[in-house]
Amino acid sequence: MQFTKEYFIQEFKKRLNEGYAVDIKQASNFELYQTLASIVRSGYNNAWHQNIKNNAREGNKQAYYFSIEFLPGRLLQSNLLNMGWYDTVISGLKDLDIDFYEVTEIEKDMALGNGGLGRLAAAFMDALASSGLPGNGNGIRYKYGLFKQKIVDGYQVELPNEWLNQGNSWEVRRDSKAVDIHINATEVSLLEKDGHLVPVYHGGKVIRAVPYDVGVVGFQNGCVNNLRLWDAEIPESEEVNYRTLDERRKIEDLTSILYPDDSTSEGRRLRLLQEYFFVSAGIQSILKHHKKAGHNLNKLADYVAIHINDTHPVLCIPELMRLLLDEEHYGWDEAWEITTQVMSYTNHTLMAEAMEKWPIHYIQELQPRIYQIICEIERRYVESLEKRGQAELIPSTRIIADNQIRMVSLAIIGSHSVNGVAKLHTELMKSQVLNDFYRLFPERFNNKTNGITERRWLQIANRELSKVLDKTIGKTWRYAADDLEMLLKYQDDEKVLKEINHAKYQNKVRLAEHVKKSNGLKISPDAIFDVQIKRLHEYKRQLLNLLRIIKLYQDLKENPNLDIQPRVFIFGAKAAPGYHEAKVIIKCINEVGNLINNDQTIQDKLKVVFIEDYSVSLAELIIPAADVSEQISTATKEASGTSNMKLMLNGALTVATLDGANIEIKDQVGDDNIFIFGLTKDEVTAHNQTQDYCAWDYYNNIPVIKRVLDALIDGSIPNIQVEGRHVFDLLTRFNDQFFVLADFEGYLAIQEQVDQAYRKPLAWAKMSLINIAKGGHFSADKTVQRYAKEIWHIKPVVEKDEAKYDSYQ
Ligand code: H2P
Repeated sequence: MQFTKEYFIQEFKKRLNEGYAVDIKQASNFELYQTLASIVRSGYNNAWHQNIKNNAREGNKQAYYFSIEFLPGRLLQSNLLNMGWYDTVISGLKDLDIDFYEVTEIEKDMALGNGGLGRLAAAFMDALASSGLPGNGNGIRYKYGLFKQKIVDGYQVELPNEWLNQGNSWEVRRDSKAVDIHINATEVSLLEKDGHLVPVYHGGKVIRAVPYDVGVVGFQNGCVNNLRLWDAEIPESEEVNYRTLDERRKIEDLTSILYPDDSTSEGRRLRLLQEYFFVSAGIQSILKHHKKAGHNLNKLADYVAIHINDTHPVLCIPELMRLLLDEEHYGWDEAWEITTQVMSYTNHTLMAEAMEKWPIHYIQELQPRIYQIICEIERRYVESLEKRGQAELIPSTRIIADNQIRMVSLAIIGSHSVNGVAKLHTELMKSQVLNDFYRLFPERFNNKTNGITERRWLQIANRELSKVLDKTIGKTWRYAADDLEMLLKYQDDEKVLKEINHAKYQNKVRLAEHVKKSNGLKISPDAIFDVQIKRLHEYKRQLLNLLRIIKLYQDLKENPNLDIQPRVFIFGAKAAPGYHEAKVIIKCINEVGNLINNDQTIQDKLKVVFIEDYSVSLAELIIPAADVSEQISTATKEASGTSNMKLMLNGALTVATLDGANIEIKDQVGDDNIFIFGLTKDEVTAHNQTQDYCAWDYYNNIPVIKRVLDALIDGSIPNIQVEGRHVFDLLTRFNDQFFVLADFEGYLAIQEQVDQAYRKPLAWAKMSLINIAKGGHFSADKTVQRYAKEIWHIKPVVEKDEAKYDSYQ
């Protein structure tokens, strides 16, 4: 049946009445939302089902993306857009006197991630389906996700994020696909069974993993893939082993939160258990599926590619080995061949702290058989290097060292492909941090620069600009992001430039309304909206931004008539609960904000807004309204970044260091349309090698730096006696690990250029236009297509066919 407006209206009324026994006038937004979601689900369920059947029937090779984080945000709007139902639904609801956008606000973000890592995984899900590629996600269904951030007296307070308490409209529980996982055995012995030696686990317990599947709807092509999220339960047969509430709670805790506090050994063990839990569940279910389809496991690599997203899922490697050896009775060499053909790994950061290492006794206690297998992988690896005459590379690359398991080593040794996420990052991986591995396995290393989905970030989030684009270059950009380049023809067209500025202005008005409500603060859309939104981390240098704000404030106090463009500094950032320095920085931002925002004498020339509980949905509000994008990490530290791409796509101009994907953005837009400053990777590397950096020299010799730093400790900023001192010490006594002071003057100078540039609205709009036009370059569709072709060897199984979701049941 055609999905027409009339049909939708009739169906909507019917389902509302059936589901809630109310009519439209009485219905709450929640009831309206649920009804709408149920119609959307029914619209793609058939395609979803068919897709699963087709893949099995045709024996299509599929990719499985294992990730501890997925951060899709809300799905109602993106599903509607991808199904091609968006306009029909909005107009139908309008006829019913329902404000669609108000209804969408009811949906809670699926917030199963922290930052770029999880958002990338979600973008890849969307891009895979939209490219018609058979690619599925495998992760954890956290009950509380990361945490809900509240700012109380300037401090970050972490509360549980109860995103699931009203249910998740998009998930389907699949009992029949549950699998069991044995953990904490005290001993493993070998017993003969059917002519094979099989390990028998003594002691320990069994956890049941139950999958909740979320359909991932492709963009107007009828392709619906699967995002499988696992929950932990106690199997009925095991109930007697969980007698106390405490024991039961431990199973609940397993999928309660993302990143349990890793400052305690209990928290660290829980995190490792989570990793093994979703890995084992995922691999078991893949093998079950494969066998059910009648395929031989010898040929696993012809049907399955497993991707290890960052190190958290690295236990995939020994777990697949375990199943092949113990359950399927393969010999070691054959099992190893299959495993390495199937596995590939992405590295997302070179920060030492993020390279996971687990004490061997944690793994031994968790799953002794996995530990045995890791030891055997290690033994054979070391032996092979000795044989190859490369024994000198053993200490730096081996898996087990200092009583710890190095997950990066295990990942690289057990995979056929290792990729970085931006050109510079891959180069640093190859030439510095993982150089010894690169010398051993050069053919495994490759780059896949990250990408974003312009459907969410432009079509959904920025309707104002989308309208301008439609009018100017037609609508093909909605299907092929590269077509945004057609905009370049209009870079000197005053009318178009004005329209771009007008769209930005309207988005700023919208954000200003939100800030009024959320922060009680009035900000002017005429000011520059200067945005830094990302995880709070010292290397991302929110602190550099804050020091500049203090400097501007001091200048204005000295000279209230100083001629500067009014600016609103907008931050959105969560700090990891155990990361003290990051929390201290949040407190300082908020107190500097309090001081500035309440100071009448500076005549609203500066405002500082910290938007609490930064999320995908808030990003959708903030990004279209940004004039300036702050991408100011210490060179070499940010692997790629993706907010940099989203912001340029929305016409913000980037202030950037030559780090991560900023370099590729600069290559796209050209030097004149981006503001570059700061130490280069070679300069940072040289400082690190020679250890010649002296932060005190900057403090003592550069008056502007001394003046700003002193403000942190001389009482001129109220309420930061402790935190101000802490930041001061980080930047001086502890020698400013991230070179904030070295880059400070360069940063001030470039911001002065931004200030001047903003005074010329048409010239600014031209730069903005060039950024928008080049934004399509970073489409996640293209990124996943490269993964598909070069790493996973999977092919599109669904061609674009708009009619597919119209077969409405
Ligand atoms: C990380 C990196 C980013 C990268 C992202 C996705 C871990 O994300 O630091 O540079 O773009 O993965 O590859 P984040 O810092 O935002 O948590």
